[in-house]
Amino acid sequence: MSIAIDTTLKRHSFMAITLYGSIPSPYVRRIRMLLEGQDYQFEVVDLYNDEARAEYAKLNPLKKMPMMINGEQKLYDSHVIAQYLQHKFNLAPPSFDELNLVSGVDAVVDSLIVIFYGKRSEFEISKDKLIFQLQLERIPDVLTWLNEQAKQGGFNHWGYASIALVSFVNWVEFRNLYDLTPYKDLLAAVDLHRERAIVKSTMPT
Ligand SMILES: N[C@@H](CCC(=O)N[C@@H](CS)C(=O)NCC(=O)O)C(=O)O
Repeated sequence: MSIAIDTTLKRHSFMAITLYGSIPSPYVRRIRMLLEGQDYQFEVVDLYNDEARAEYAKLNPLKKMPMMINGEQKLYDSHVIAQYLQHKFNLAPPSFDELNLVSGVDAVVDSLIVIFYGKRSEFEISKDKLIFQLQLERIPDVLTWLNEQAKQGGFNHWGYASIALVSFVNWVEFRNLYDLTPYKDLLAAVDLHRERAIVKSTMPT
């Protein structure tokens, strides 16, 4: 596990919050965006490195990213972390419609992760296998729905849903995971937010 300090941090003040995760991970990046302007330490975890994963497992039995520690409090899931931060920093809670959009983004992210691990395990990704059939059907269906929501302005406001969308689209582009070009309204929604400082400073490179 290596330690990298987020460039947006105020280095000399007391840092009670530590966030663990990778730079490209869409679940981790949304938390970094929610933490905009706050003091925290960012520890980069490489879950594909056996030694780093074993080290991380001592802290987090789920072995998933992100994880956050604030004092004695450990938090293991991005949604739980988001809720914790809303409470801690008195942020406006997302609406149920926003949360539905985030669930849609999560569904596509999780399906792409299954396919990604399938490829790394050298399985043939085909609709003949139920596990891949389910993901291959879900991805375009959810993307079509999300695109329609984008057309109706669902991601125009900068909040939990647009943060999740931007993190997802930039991760797909960075890892070259899926062709998103047919989903023009979704990409236009991402474009609305591309000049934000926190989007630029957390962009996977
Ligand atoms: N529901 C979790 C999902 C987190 C997740 O799947 N993270 C991925 C990285 S993007 C991960 O840790 N994968 C490692 C694994 O599944 O072993 C959350 O919202 O935090």
